[in-house]
Amino acid sequence: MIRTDWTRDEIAVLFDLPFDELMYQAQTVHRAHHAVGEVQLCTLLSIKTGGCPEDCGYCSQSVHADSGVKATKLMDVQAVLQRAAEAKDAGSQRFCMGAAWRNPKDRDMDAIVAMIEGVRGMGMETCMTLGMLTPDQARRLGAAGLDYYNHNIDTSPERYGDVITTRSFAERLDTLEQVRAAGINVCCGGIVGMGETREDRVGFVHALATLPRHPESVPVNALVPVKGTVLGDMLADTPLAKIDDIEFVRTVAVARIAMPLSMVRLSAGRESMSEATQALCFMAGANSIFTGDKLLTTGNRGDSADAALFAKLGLKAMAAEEPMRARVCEAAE
Ligand code: SAM
Ligand code: DTB
Ligand code: SF4
Repeated sequence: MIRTDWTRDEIAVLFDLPFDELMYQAQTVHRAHHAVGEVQLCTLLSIKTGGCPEDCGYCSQSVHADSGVKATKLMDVQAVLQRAAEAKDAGSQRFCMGAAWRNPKDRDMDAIVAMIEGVRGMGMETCMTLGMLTPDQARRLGAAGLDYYNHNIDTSPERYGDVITTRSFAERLDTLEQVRAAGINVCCGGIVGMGETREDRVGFVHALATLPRHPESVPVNALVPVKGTVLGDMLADTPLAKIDDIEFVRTVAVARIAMPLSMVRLSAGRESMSEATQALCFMAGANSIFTGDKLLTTGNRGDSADAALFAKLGLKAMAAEEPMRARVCEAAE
């Protein structure tokens, strides 16, 4: 059953289950709604890197961080399409384009629209993450055929202000509403391992699972600690704050149970995650990953390591998931 009326207590009870029972419930939900052993492959490209005015404490691209990431201009449309073609050849189904902006400027929109149309023309799904959107910008992206917009809540509403001060949780929700109103599928998740408490992880999953409609994609990132960022430096100083692998898997499992139809993406942080932990995440209901050897500014596992892991675990790439998405939207009406 698809529920958007979860209570915080119910989510907390799931987190508290004995691990075996939690995994059993997550697998049962997963098998009822998704093909077993199939994983969606997505590729990320940073189309505009660094120099971002926001102060997200985890991010290498913020001007408030001293991470050494160089700011670039928006990439040329043809260069983006070239990278999309390479990703398609490597077997990727979705091409996700990210820009380090607080919000897009209207003067950027023509190029953004050309990127969406070009990537769609190749037969790949498109996803963009460009920061906050006005209703008009969201409509333009929708009209261009954008399939997904990624906009994360990142953490619990209570913890949000400790991680980011330059925009509010409410502003995040507002952009998500604009995206929905424009008929674009929502990709929304966050980061675990930022030194947050179990209660924050409960609040994070609860906030996602009680949105008016569940996001069609839920990226669960494990913090990639970057030197020179507030949170990267905090974790380097207090190694005990690092999240336990089993607790990470629990978060994936609870997300799967609370949002049965969503694609749960095991996102940033796989490079430093053991194969055994990743296997547990897939068993817990994660069914999507970022492929390739780079995320936006940090490293990713790379395709040959992933191919070896898929062979070991008997996983295979999912075919395009158009019917699944239609079902998600209908089910949550
Ligand atoms: N600027 C846009 C925005 O924030 O909406 C889009 C790009 S932003 C890099 C996309 C997401 O990447 C963030 O919301 C965060 O969840 C994730 N992210 C960024 N840096 C990360 C890190 N060091 N470790 C894990 N996830 C990270
Ligand atoms: C998301 O939730 N994770 C991706 C995507 N959405 C845009 C980004 C991960 C970024 C990891 C840090 C970096 O490479 O800079
Ligand atoms: Fe900017 Fe996005 Fe990084 Fe925040 S997460 S600093 S908004 S690029």
